[in-house]
Amino acid sequence: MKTLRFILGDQLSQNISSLRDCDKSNDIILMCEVMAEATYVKHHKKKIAFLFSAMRHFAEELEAQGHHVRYIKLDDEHNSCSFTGEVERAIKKHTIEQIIVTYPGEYRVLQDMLSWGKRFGMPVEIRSDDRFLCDPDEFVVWAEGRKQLRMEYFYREMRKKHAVLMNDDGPEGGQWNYDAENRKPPKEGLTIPATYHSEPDAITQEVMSLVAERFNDHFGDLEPFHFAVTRDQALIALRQFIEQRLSQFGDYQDAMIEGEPWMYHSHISFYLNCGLLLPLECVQAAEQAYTDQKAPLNAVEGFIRQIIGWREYMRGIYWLKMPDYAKQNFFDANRKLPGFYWTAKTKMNCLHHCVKETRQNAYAHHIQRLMVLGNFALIAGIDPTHVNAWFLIVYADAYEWVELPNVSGMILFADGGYLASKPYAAGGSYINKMSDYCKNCDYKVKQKTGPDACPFNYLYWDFLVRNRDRLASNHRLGMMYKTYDRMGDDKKLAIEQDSKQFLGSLYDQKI
Ligand code: FAD
Ligand code: DLZ
Ligand code: SF4
Repeated sequence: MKTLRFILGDQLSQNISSLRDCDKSNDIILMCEVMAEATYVKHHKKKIAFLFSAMRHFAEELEAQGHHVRYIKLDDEHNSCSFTGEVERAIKKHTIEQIIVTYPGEYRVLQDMLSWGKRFGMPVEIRSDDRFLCDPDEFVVWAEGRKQLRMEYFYREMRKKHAVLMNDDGPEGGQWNYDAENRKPPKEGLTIPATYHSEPDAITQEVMSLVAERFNDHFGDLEPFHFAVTRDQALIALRQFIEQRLSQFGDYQDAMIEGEPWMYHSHISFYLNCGLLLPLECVQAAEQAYTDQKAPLNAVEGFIRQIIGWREYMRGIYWLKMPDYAKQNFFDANRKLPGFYWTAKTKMNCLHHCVKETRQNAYAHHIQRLMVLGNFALIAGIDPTHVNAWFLIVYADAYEWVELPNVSGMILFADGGYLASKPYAAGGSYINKMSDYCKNCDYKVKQKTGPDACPFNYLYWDFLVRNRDRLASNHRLGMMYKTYDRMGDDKKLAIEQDSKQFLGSLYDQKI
């Protein structure tokens, strides 16, 4: 039977389930660059360039192996601009009899796929995406009957199931989690190795010209472009992380230094999420470094937990809770996103640097996303729809399955605590402890109220007060409410007035 095998831009893996049993002499592999995907949110220029280049390289590899690839470029004359349109054109052109795809990363794309059978009058097989370590069905079984889910328990199951950092007696070293040894503040004189750099080849250069021409009004800097765009390059990027940065990963996982966007993180999320790297191979590379005594257990376990724990857990929650998850707004937050999330023009030095680096790199590391960009959106009461759109646009690793649970669940608590046990709200002292941003800030982190006070300080309390009826029963916040209740009336009034004044002028923030 003549089969159309449709590969999406985040399915660039040789072992993808939709390509198994592919008949090279008969089947057609479809890949397409379509305007609908590049603009349903206006993705960062670097993200589009990265993905189109990686797609073109992947198509070349498949062709070199003898596959018949129908690759539609964005500028191809009859490009229909959508996945469904391109599937339809391919069916007509190649007299297709059935379609095989792998489960997509976004709910809206799955809805398209589910409509194709009826629309095109042929069987559509949607295969499980077994690049992930936990299938959505398996996650449903794990989650069943639990009122609240906690990543830590899921993570232990994954460790056991995949025999990662396990020995006969249980978890390697006797503990499941070594976070107590991690997360040190930055110290002076750290030498941070450069992130992966490759020179754009002819394919990447062509794509960059296309992006510069067609997506010039999108957020973000296109150049310099140095991402890996092939599997071989991505493997080098992984190796460089394991050799050069993994050993310090745990210690400085939460540290932020002005002008150091990459720190000791791995910078592999772009490659993992589009399929150039596979989760288990990254986990095994880290475990091997531990076995070879090249990296300590706290770093290796911490890194592995992010991949087989958080990453899989986020995906499980996405498919368990969609489509309702995207509509959650526990706090009824309704403010628009301030302009400085695009321009970086704010006197708040931490936000200024995190937005600036996001614009340059289509990357910010976890703590910048969580404790600066996300924390501010939470305590300022920004509407989750706007915050989600921003995070989906600006990061080269952003796809809804991973972006939405991180934003609505982890940073905004928009699901009311299904994913996280308490909101990750914090005042300026956390940012001051974990970064050097406050040294160069116009605001004073030690000052709690008044015109020079760090806005995170009073907004934190204002957030707790504003949402008291929703949060008071959360036992993890009891101490904070007690602290607030012990404050004098003057201080409480100052918090209220400073917050009102600041939030009232939020859309005028300039430097
Ligand atoms: P490392 O810190 O080196 O971690 C290793 C890997 O672990 C990452 O590559 C990633 O695959 C995985 N990982 C770590 N934390 C998470 C997490 N919370 N959820 C899922 N995977 C995780 N990650 C995305 O891949 N896409 C997103 O769109 C995304 N949006 C986020 C939005 C917010 C508000 C927050 C707080 C986090 C978000 N994350 C997202 C998770 C995390 O910040 C990124 O995965 C990480 O910063 C990528 O950089 P890295 O590869 O250097 O990660
Ligand atoms: C992110 C993205 C962009 C910008 N463009 C394309 C594209 O033109 N063609 C394609 O196949 N995929 C693209 N993607 C990735 C898709 O948005 C992603 O595959 C779906 O959201 C499912 O996860
Ligand atoms: Fe950010 Fe406040 Fe520190 Fe300024 S003082 S850098 S606003 S935390």
